[in-house]
Amino acid sequence: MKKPIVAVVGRPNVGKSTFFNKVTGKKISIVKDKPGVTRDRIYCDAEWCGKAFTLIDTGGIELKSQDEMWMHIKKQAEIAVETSDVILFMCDVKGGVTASDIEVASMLRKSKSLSY
Ligand SMILES: Nc1nc2c(ncn2[C@@H]2O[C@H](COP(=O)(O)OP(=O)(O)OP(=O)(O)O)[C@@H](O)[C@H]2O)c(=O)[nH]1
Ligand SMILES: [Mg+2]
Repeated sequence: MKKPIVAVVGRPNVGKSTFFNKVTGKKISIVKDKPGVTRDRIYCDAEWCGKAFTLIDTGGIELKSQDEMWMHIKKQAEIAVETSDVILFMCDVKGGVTASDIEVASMLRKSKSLSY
């Protein structure tokens, strides 16, 4: 049976890559205290609580920006969302839920995957 695909999605610099590295147990994704570090989609097989799945790290979604880099990152994240079975939507607990988080969450709700 094909492994389910789980995409880690959210706005920039909220800890997506840190989470991805923790769950996969590998230092694959670059972690930095700077937004826009992850730019493409990073795939890795993982297992958590006896369940095997493929995890995708995505770049942070900046919905309002027309900048080429942010538009590229958004496109890559959209591909991950469209091809995943589950979306794991990540926010920064320290900063709380921001207006940008709400906009990204609204975009994700319109996709076909389940969001958590
Ligand atoms: N205190 C604290 N810092 C964290 C946590 N998770 C991540 N960080 C820090 O937050 C910063 C951003 O982490 P990343 O994992 O690179 O964030 P990201 O969402 O992948 O960022 P982009 O790829 O730019 O969208 C880094 O300095 C991390 O060390 C956490 O749970 N607690
Ligand atoms: Mg990242």
